[in-house]
Amino acid sequence: MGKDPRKNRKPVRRRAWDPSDADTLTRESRARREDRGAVRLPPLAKEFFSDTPANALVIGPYGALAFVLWNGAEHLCRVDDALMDGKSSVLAPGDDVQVEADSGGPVVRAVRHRRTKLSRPAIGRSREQVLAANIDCVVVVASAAKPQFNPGLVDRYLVAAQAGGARPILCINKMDLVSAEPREVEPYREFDLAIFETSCQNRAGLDALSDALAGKLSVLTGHSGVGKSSIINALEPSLSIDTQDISESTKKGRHTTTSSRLYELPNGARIIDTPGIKQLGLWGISPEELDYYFHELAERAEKCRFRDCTHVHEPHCAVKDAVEVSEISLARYESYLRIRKALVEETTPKY
Ligand SMILES: Nc1nc2c(ncn2[C@@H]2O[C@H](COP(=O)(O)OP(=O)(O)OP(=O)(O)O)[C@@H](O)[C@H]2O)c(=O)[nH]1
Ligand SMILES: [Mg+2]
Ligand SMILES: [Zn+2]
Repeated sequence: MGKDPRKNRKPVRRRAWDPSDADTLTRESRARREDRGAVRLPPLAKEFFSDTPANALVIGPYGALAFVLWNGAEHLCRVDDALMDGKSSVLAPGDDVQVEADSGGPVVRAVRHRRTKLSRPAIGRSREQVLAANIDCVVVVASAAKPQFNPGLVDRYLVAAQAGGARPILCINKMDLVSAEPREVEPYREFDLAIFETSCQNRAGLDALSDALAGKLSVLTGHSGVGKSSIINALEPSLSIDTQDISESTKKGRHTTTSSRLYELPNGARIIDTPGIKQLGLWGISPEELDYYFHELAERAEKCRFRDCTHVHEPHCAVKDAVEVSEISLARYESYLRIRKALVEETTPKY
């Protein structure tokens, strides 16, 4: 038997957790897993974060050390044992930290709670890897060609950005290589998402992007070879960040950037460059809340017959109806289904 239809009184679905909770599991998924009784969860992560006033900004962690911006200059600091998690520190580019002068040089003593973050599961999957902290915007960089536009990865980044509390922006770079926007970009114009089309070759769109990032802390993310480092160079040529042609044989990027790093630009923009990745795992997101991050699905979901409709198999599903009449893009819906399936598989305990 299905549940009572509650068509008219259904509240808008809201995220049941706050980004700062996601250092381990979401409250929701923790409660759900604990309900099952049989699954024993590790205790909540050690509390590394505090409200200690910050006097420095992390540019890039470096094992047990970290590059930080302190007193107007870059310093390589030791990191206090209290902030070490195994062989590396918990620090991420963008973290606000307290640095103290010590006889052996400056030491990072404390790190403030993060306002926002971009995370993914670390290798091994049972813990979180924070790619960037305290970011206002996540700029999802894709290229119009070389390498080809990849909607699946873009969708995952859009979800991760919102889940971490940041504003997603889509940047389609290498527009000089095509005569028109790739057709796959069209569905992203159907909802509230800022889209910039740029070229580091002829500088098209770069002023608009620069204005959007001025005074903010942002992270550039996306596939290898799409031009993340080139964009930062184009915005500030004196930085001379290493970039490299994509491979002729594989048509893929060569993973030129190998660690994340924060750059300060004259317009007050602070931008974190990250290494390109092939696939983005999602951290701290339950399958039940996934539709919340697909704007056009979330809008329709209010009209589904069942309050907990997954939009996969239920009858009277307003999302599926909208896909049927092309009001929701089939590509975006299929992407939702793929990500949902992966999240369900990840959260199903394996005995
Ligand atoms: N035609 C064209 N080529 C570009 C543009 N932007 C970057 N490229 C080229 O694309 C290649 C890859 O650029 P990178 O900036 O190294 O790419 P990335 O995204 O930082 O790559 P990873 O560091 O490996 O993640 C380089 O050869 C750049 O010159 C552009 O707007 N148009
Ligand atoms: Mg790079
Ligand atoms: Zn539905």
